[in-house]
Amino acid sequence: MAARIPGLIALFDVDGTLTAPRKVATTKMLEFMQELKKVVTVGVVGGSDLVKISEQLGNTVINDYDYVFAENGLVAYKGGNLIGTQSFKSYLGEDKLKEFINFTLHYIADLDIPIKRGTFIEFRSGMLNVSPIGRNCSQEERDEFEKYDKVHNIRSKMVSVLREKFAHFNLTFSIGGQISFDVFPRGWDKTYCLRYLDEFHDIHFFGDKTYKGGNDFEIYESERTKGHTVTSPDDTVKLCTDFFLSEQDG
Ligand code: M1P
Repeated sequence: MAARIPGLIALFDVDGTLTAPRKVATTKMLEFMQELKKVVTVGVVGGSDLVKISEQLGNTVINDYDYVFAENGLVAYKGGNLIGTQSFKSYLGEDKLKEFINFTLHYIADLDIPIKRGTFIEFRSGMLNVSPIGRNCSQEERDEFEKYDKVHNIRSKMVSVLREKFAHFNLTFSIGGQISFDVFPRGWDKTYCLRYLDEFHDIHFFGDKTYKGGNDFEIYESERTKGHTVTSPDDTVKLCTDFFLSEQDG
């Protein structure tokens, strides 16, 4: 097999880029990524934790890709091995963490939205994930909340309140999915994963939420990456075929 292009890595967001939001990747997409991996080094960087990324890209995900960055790279794998983790709890300390969680749960308790379910705060290694409806809603309830939120701006209003109240905590609030937002220290966005990629001088990043406020924005804008905006998983396949595979066909 020919050597892969040295110094070049193709890095992919998950939701909206490799899969429909929070859905399982198609077999066609998984096969395409393995074809691509024959030609270039391939990594994935998702906002979700590894459990969710594995549900979407498969249980063998950490071995299927050269790099897997869960929680923006706050949990990082290379060649199937864990190479780094970050701790939101250590960053904030128990007292501030409790203050933040207490306020957030009170805010959600006072929120009048059509339905609520459970798991309003998911505690992760490098971040908190906050969901006003609750993470264990059904797919149908999730889709309904997303529509409701587009009209009533439940998440963006909540983020404004938290941002002001906890300005001194130096946090970033990122709305990357349908029903929740992520909370992490400033700088722990998707650019965090770039610290593991020093050997690459040509880093192509593909993501759908590359606009300001989207959770792909910082890495898309980073001087270290060549950012590409995609509109769907099919668009990702098309762009990558043009960039990396078309010469192979000829
Ligand atoms: O990958 C984008 C986001 O996916 C999920 O969001 P939601 O459940 O709101 O659709 C979450 O895992 C979130 O952390 C992540 O950023």
